Amino acid sequence: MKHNFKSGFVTLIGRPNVGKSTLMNHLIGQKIAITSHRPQTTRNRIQTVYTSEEGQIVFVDTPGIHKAKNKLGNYMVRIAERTLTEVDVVLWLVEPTTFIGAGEKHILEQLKKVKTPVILVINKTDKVKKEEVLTFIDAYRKEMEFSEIVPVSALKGDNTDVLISCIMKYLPYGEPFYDEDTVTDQPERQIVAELVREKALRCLEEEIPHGIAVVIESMKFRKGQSAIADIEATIICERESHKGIIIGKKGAMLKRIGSQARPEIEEMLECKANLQLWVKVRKDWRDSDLYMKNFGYNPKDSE
Ligand SMILES: Nc1nc2c(ncn2[C@@H]2O[C@H](COP(=O)(O)OP(=O)(O)OP(=O)(O)O)[C@@H](O)[C@H]2O)c(=O)[nH]1
Ligand SMILES: [Mg+2]
Repeated sequence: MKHNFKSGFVTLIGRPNVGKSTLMNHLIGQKIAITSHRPQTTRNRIQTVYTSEEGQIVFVDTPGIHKAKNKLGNYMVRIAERTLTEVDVVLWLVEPTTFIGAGEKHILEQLKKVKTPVILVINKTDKVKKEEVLTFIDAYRKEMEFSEIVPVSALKGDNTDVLISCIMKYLPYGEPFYDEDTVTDQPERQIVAELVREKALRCLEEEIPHGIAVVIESMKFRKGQSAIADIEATIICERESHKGIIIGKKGAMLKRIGSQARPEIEEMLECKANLQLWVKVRKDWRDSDLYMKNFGYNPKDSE
């Protein structure tokens, strides 16, 4: 290790769907956090580790900050806002536009209250003309003084090396927190559950995906020459009518979700997987402290 090694914690915050999880996955070079075109995909704090010669960055991906409509939403927003005071650098991700709406203003207020350096990351620059980016930078500069402003495309990987260098500037010197092989704090079971939820988010329509949780009932590894993981997972939904849609005609939808999730689970576990999915209804679970806790969203964790 170099004597001037740097290490620290960096949170990614922003409104839902701005690309926080996509950017974090890209920066560490692995898919750990699930992503989707739907807002409010990430529900928990997810830590990943980037280690180079120069230093170690512990990234903290967070749920999108939004106007919460239920207890789960409150939990998500609290989890996200709480990280602001716990880290060395904040990355605030925004869409490439000059429009600064109520959602952004709310985040600005939170950022102005903390002393942590804030790097504004204008993401999705692949969607706009290069010349336009300067106008977005100008619009945001008028709102607050940022430590840095870095335009990137998380999807294409444009300018993300510059972002890493900018982050390093603001990290303190110090020993690494994790050994260099560590990639995440997420247990395998949790990643498996999230991969199933991601496929459900991508396959299902309307309001159904938002009311889904996934619980791993059992995960056992068969011993022997060809390793196989036997996994039983339950998809929880909010209404009886949703259950029918998730199962689909003759089980077609459930099969589709399973067959999309399985290859990614196998890649992550590095063995074959036998995935069995079930569906259960837990009426309005997103407003129940007890159910939320059972499904991995303990309200106490956000206090
Ligand atoms: N064109 C383009 N799309 C992107 C880029 N980054 C992310 N996306 C897309 O934006 C959508 C949302 O990405 P996520 O990474 O799930 O966003 P998020 O901010 O983590 O969302 P929440 O977890 O809901 O808060 C997905 O469809 C991504 O593919 C980018 O640089 N360019
Ligand atoms: Mg996310």
